[in-house]
Amino acid sequence: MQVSQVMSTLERKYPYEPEYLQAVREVLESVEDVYNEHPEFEKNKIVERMVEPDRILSFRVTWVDDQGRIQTNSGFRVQFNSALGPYKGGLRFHRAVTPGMLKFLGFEQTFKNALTTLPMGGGKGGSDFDPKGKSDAEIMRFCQAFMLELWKIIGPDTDVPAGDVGVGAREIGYLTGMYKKLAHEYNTGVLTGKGLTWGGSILRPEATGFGALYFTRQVLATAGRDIKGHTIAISGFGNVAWGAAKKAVEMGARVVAISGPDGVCEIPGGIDKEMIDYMLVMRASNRDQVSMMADRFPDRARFTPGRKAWSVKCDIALPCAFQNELEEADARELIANGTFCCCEVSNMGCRPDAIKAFQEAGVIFAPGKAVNAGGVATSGLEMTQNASHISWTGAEVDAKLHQIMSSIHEQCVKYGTQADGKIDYVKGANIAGFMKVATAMLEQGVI
Ligand code: 2IT
Repeated sequence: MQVSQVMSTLERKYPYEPEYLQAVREVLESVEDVYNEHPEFEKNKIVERMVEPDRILSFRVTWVDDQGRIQTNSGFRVQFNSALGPYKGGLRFHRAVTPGMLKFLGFEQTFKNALTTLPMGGGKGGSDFDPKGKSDAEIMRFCQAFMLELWKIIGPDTDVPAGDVGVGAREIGYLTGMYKKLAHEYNTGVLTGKGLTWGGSILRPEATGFGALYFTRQVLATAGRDIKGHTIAISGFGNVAWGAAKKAVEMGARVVAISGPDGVCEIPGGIDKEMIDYMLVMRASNRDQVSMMADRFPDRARFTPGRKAWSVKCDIALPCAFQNELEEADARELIANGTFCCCEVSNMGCRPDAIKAFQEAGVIFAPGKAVNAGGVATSGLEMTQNASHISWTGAEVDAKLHQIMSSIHEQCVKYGTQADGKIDYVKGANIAGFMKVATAMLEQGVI
């Protein structure tokens, strides 16, 4: 396999899917050498099969807004790869959603899910519906209309969606309600991220952020450093940023910035419990403005419009918002300000040239598919609890999450340790995930 050849074919076929092409290129560049050491992979055309989703469902979602106007959005579910188990991955509601964006996310999800050690294939879905400014009733009607199509192709042993950007416990509730109505199937395992009284797992809301911090702590410990006492800049203020901030504070770090599409909120004294709780209020308001934090806590937080979290001096950068949110210029600003570690919590949060800048400057970098895998891993634990009709305690789920994040770190070390002894986490995560999926595909024949 030659990456340039595979990529030029894909670029010709999918010229309007830049994120998908970016995600595929990153994985293929990481695995090229290992792949070519296995002639059976080439013989079975594993890469050519793996870069194409199994199927994509594309559908119209029509709903009525509060003014009685009829609105139409596009809905999608990308069932990417089922070699390791039922399709598993979130739903993203965001105005910029395209099939190409969901293909990138589904591709990433396939390897991430492989890293979790749990039997889950990769999938992703969503809509270009923009939750910003929508009422609760509008969100409900949209979710119901979305499920009118989606229900036909999902199920607890087929495809199990969850949340992502713009989809949290509220949306999962409305989606689940409609699914039951349509499918006449009351198994709780069809979606994850559910409410705690109806099948949800304790700690699933926190899991992406908590897992990211467990992983970050281990990355730092491996490099002979401690997280305690260091400053952290976090981008975003949604579910992932919230969990990350909560655990970072618990670990003794100081979170000095959070951000939003409107700008950055600097918190020189460090975010506290009251402010972390307020992040939930900000998110539930559907206003999508981080300035709300400075309005609410004017003595402790300072809002600057139009700036990113990366303009704030910090030891550790944690992108927790959206793909490609950290660009080369941002990386250079962080490096100049003394940042020594960047753990990507958002999916593909850093542009390739930003990652290169970090690596060349000796900044420790770990990729999203390893760092944020605690989210989907805990979804996997939710599926296990649902399938066995039990619920574990917070301590049990947390212990399993710890164990899974450690195992992901171990896989990164195994496949990513370079000749000079340094760990390339990008290579490590990509090769570990790839080997698992490739081997499973090989063993299951040409299908
Ligand atoms: O990107 C992700 O891993 C998620 N949005 C979570 C997916 C899941 O199935 O919990």
